[in-house]
Amino acid sequence: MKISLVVKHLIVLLSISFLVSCQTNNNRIINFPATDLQSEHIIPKPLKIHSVGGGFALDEFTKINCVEDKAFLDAAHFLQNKIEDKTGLITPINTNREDAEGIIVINKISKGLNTKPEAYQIQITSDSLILSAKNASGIFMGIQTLRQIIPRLSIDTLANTPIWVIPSGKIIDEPQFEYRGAMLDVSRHFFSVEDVKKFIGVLSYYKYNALHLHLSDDQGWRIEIKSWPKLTEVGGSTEVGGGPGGFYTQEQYSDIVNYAASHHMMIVPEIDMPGHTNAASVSYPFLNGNGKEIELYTGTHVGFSTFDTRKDSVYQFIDDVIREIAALSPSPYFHIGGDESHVTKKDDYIYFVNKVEKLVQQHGKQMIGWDEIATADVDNTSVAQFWRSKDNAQSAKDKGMKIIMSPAKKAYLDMQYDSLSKHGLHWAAYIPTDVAYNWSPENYEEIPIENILGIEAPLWSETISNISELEYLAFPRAIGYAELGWTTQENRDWKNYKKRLANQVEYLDEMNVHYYKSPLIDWK
Ligand code: TNX
Repeated sequence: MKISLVVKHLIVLLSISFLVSCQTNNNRIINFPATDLQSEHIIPKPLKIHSVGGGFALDEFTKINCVEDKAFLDAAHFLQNKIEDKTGLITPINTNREDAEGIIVINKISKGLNTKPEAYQIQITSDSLILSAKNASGIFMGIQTLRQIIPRLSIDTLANTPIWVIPSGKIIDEPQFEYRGAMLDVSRHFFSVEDVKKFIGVLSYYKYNALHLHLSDDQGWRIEIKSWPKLTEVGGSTEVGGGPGGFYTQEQYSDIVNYAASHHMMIVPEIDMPGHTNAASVSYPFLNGNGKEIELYTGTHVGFSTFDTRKDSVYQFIDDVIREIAALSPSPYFHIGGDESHVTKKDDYIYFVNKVEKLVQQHGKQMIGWDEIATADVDNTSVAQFWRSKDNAQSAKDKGMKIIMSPAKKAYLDMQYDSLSKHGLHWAAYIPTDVAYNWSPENYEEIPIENILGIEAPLWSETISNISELEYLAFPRAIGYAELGWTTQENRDWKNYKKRLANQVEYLDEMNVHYYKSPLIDWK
């Protein structure tokens, strides 16, 4: 075994130099993967990459050697499945450390890495591929990198069995921001559990760690609340355009939460209030505070609904809703919306946000709200999501709050690419693929980087009603936002990114993602 491994590694080394030097003379070889780790098309771009030439041969003898730790082993199984999907190889996982060559090692280390929980390192030589991190989430992020550098094509001619060559070198990586999210509005149009899972799978490939679900709005209430069943029976029964709507049962919601967790992503639930509450108030009219007779709404206007903010029973209701959702949510955050409450008096709005913040905290969660919440007397433990108002963002900063960057002009996935886009709105801007990438969350609207928790790209669904339309707006832009959240500013460059993006076609096609073929990209 030892001798055959040595021979195999020699073959790999020789064949790599041979391939590189023969590229121009031999058409069969020209398609083989590059063996320079630096020029791999990794998104988001890692902090540091050193290439050394040569490569690790993944083949039918490769095993995974994993530290004995449940969460690390779960990650090892995830890798095993992805290797099988891509190459057909079955890589056995073991926890003893006997094999020294031809192995992928998943290592837990306590020193030598930055303190960020998602930091990881990959050391690739002809003998072994060693993936190290302090936490399973770091290992998982490293696995996503690894998936991107395992070539699709094997070399079948130079050894007895096919080999997939992974370029040698070292990757040292960690995220710039701890929160890297996307948002999906399942209220204006409902999306199935399967659709949401598909979205999660692709987002996690690009190292997102949060999916914010906008679970309620004027047009629909989308999560079962056992103590208030009409919310979904009545409030979940339609959507924009008058379609059938829908909702997640608590079991289905937990299924989404667990699926996300297995991808090291959290689900951030949002119940939007006191505005954007028509669906709730139609279900339980005592909640309504706009003084009008109301009915189910299937249009797209905003700002006409409000809860009655001065009734105790309204807070009893909200307490129940937060309790039931918090019990299903491992995420530390609960999003209360708080945007565009145009028919709530200013004093009532402030009174409301102050009270609801306390309820969220009583259920053990940190409150997030759209930037308007910074006009209330909120704690510095609450988080403001900047979408439109610089003044609100500055108030949030003055209160010592953390801010999630989602400026509509740059980061809204529901904005059209250009005037020809099939779906989307353009009230904030047209956002072509380069504009989506070419801005700096690190220094936008004078918000200091110390206050920035991360970035999030919201996808509102007034104009989209199925997964292909969702993907048309989300991709490729969401891939760029992944890089803005993970990669430092010095390491970002549109020209270089554009090439890496062009090479995502293989993955996106394989995942059957209906991305928008932006003419700015030379798609491979
Ligand atoms: C504004 S962004 C809204 C949403 C709409 C979106 C459409 C925000 C906090 N509120 O209610 O869906 O514009 O782009």
